[in-house]
This record gives sequence, structure tokens and C-alpha cells, in this order.
Amino acid sequence: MTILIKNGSVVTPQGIHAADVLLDGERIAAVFEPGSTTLGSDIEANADRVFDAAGKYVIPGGIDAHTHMELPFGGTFASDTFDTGTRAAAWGGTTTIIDFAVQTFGQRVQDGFNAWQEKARGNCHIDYAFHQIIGGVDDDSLKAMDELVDEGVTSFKLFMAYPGVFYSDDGQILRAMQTAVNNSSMIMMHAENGMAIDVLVAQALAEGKTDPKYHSLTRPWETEAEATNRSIMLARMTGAPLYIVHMSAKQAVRVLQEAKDEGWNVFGETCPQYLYLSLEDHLAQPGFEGAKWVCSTPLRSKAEEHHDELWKYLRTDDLSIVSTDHCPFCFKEQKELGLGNFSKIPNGIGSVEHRMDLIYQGVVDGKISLERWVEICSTTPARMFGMYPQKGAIAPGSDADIVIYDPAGRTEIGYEKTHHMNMDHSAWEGFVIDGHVDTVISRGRVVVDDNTYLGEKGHGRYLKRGPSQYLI
Ligand code: DUC
Ligand code: ZN
Ligand code: ZN
Repeated sequence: MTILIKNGSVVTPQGIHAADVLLDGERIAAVFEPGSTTLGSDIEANADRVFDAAGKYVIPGGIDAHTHMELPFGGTFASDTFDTGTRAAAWGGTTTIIDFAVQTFGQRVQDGFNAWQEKARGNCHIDYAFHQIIGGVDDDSLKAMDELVDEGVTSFKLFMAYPGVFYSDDGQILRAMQTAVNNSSMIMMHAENGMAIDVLVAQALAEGKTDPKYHSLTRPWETEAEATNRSIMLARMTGAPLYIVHMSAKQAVRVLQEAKDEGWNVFGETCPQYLYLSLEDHLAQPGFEGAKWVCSTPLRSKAEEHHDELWKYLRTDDLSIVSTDHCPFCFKEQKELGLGNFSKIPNGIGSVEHRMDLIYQGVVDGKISLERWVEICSTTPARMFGMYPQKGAIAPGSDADIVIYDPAGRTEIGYEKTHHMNMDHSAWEGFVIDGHVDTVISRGRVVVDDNTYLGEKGHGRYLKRGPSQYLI
């Protein structure tokens, strides 16, 4: 099957240029620059399908480097399966996810990894890869890190939060970092001071403060900035590359910025919720409504002015990537586990379907450039996690993962509108985007076109990743 996408504006981090793109089977066959027009040529006549992308952007498919399908959390499981979650991702222009396989405390790492392979195999609509959560650092799990690198898992997430669940102490983090240096992998960090947070949570509950907003008030920005600093110092001691996930506090990014300026190999990720949503407008809604926006790191106070600072850090590359931390829970029966006790509300927001749109709105609003949109949502994730140029590029030989995006389109986000995630509400209810995902192609297959779903469970393939291209 050959597909020609003609007359579009191809956007990559390097620039925007008029070009026609020819796909042959699962790969991009050619990018025809202006002057070598294909219009009326044999190439157009012989193509099985032709898309006219005049007035539209042609971009590499989105890569969401942080999702949690079916994550066990707080006595329940994230509500999207690999089937429903990857289908929703495709709807929104994401053609690759990297999910987190989980080693729970006491379990063999390989068993956790195999369980995630089992959950995903044959169920994904788009390509997928895994990071591995190490929930218990010991001699065996450190050895397992080496084995997983051979399986294409080249990044490992540790938690400075959630004592008794996923938590690692500083000595364990140090050992995992030393291992990462030896096997050329990346350490990813959930940087929040979990010990301090647990004390603040217990004190709040003892004072009868049980509403969802206390989730944020018991995780003040200092707990993120402190853990960010500590993890960077541990990385400096070991020389390990460090990627800090879901950064929400401007003060934490400032710590990261300073380390980057000194030349340390440290990186930051943020998520749409930290760019748009807040304690006052969302988490502190009356009654139990705010539970919809309980996630960690938490939504922060508007009064502290984090949003604009985070957009600025995205512009300056102090933050490198926007992922979603997609971790959906239904309101009924899942979020409701925390009725009367905010600390029992499962942590997570579902956004895998809306990331490309939400961050494109940042282009419309003048926060970032069009090229930067593509860079932080596709190309850098591919490079950061060892998939480039197979993914994240529009170039001959790359996988034919393409989105045709219409800047003249409009997308109304909401539960009854553009919503295919397995949730009974949307954290993004009422958001309107000045753009629209028109067509999505995953490895040469048209999966979304003209508001119609054409994809299929089982099309998505496991991707063995190589080392990060940001290693030094
Ligand atoms: N944060 C969340 O919001 N959900 C899952 C795990 C995490 O770190
Ligand atoms: Zn986390
Ligand atoms: Zn996460």
C-alpha cells in the first residue's frame, strides 16, 4: 500500500517546509521538496491513496513517553486497558506510547515485565514500548536491570514518594544509578519527598481535613523541589543520566535548570495538567468533585504562578518533553474510594487522547513555536528513549507514523465529545482547541480519518528500544 500526502506543510524541529510525503508499506519512502513536485506525476497516479493536506500540517506521530494502562494503584487499577488506551491515543494523534511495567515490592522484576508484555500483547492499536518501575531495589533487581536492557527496556523509574509501595531510599537510588551507568540506561525519577508528605497527610487527616484539595496542600512545592535537588545530587555522585517525570513546581524546574546550566545530564518532563489546571479551579471544587483532578505530583496553586513559568521552561528546553502520565480512574467506584479521606483517592488523570491538541493550543496562544510542539511531543521523546529516527521523524526509512493536523479545525474536548478513554468523566471538560487531528497513520495504516476510526487492536507492535541518544 502506498500513500501520498501532498501539498502539506511538513513540520519538524528543524523547520516548516512545503513537501509531499510518500509512504510505502510501513515506512516513509520519500519526502519530495518543493520543485520536485509530484502533482500529476507517476507517483501520484500510482499511489493507492492520496491525501491533500493543503493548508494543513504534516507532523511525525505523537509519542507519549509516560502512560499507565491498567496500573494497580490504591486498591484498584487504572481504567484504560492497552486496547482502550491506545485506541484513545490514536484518536488524538499519538502513534507510540511508552508505558511503565511494574515490579511491585517482593516481586521479581522479570515477572513484572512479563506481566506487562502479557497485558499489551495483541491488544494495542499503536506501537508501544516499556520503561520498568523498580519497586524494590536489591541485588536481584539490579541484575534484572541488565537483562531488561537486552529486552529493549533502557529506562528505569524509581520513586522518592509512596513509602511502603514503590518507594526507594537514597542508598537504593544510588545503587540503581550506579547500575544505570554501567548498562547505559536512563534513570527516571518521581521526585517528591514521600516521607515528609506522609507526615503532612496524617496530620491533615487528624485535623479533619479530608477534602480532595488537601491532596495538593499536603504535597507543597518544597517537597518536589527538595526531592528534585536530592535526585540530581545523587545523579551527580554517580554520573547517571536522570530524567525527572511530571514536574509541576517552577521551583523544582529552577533547580533542574541550574544543574543543566552546569552541564549535568539531567532532563525534565511536564504534563498538560500542570500547564492548564490548578488547585483553585479544579482540585478545590466543592464537595468531592475535585477528586477528578487528584494526581501526583499535584495540581498547584494559581497564586504561585506555575503555569507561565513551565511554558517558559518548555521554550528554553529546561523542560524537554510533554507526556501525559495518563493514569485514568472512573469517578464512580474508583475515585470514590477516597470519599471522606483524600489520601485514598487513586492518583491520576486521563489525557492520552488530548496531549497533541492541548499542547498545540500553546502554539496558538504564542507560548511555544510550531517546531517546538513537534519537538517536545514527538522528536525528543524518540531521541530521549532510544527510538529515533525510527520514530519521531519525517524522513525516508522512518516508520510511517504521520498526523495531518488542521490549524483551521476546532476540537471541543469533553466526556460527550472527543472522548474515547475508558473513564466516566473528563478532566478536560469544556476545553476548546483551535486545531484538529484530521488523519492519523500508524506504520502505514490509516487509523483515523475524517472523525472515523479505522484502526484495529493488535496492529500495535512492541518496540525494543536502544540507549537514549542523550547519553554522554
Ligand atoms: N502519579 C499519578 O498521578 N498516578 C500514578 C503514579 C504517579 O506517580
Ligand atoms: Zn510518578
Ligand atoms: Zn506516572
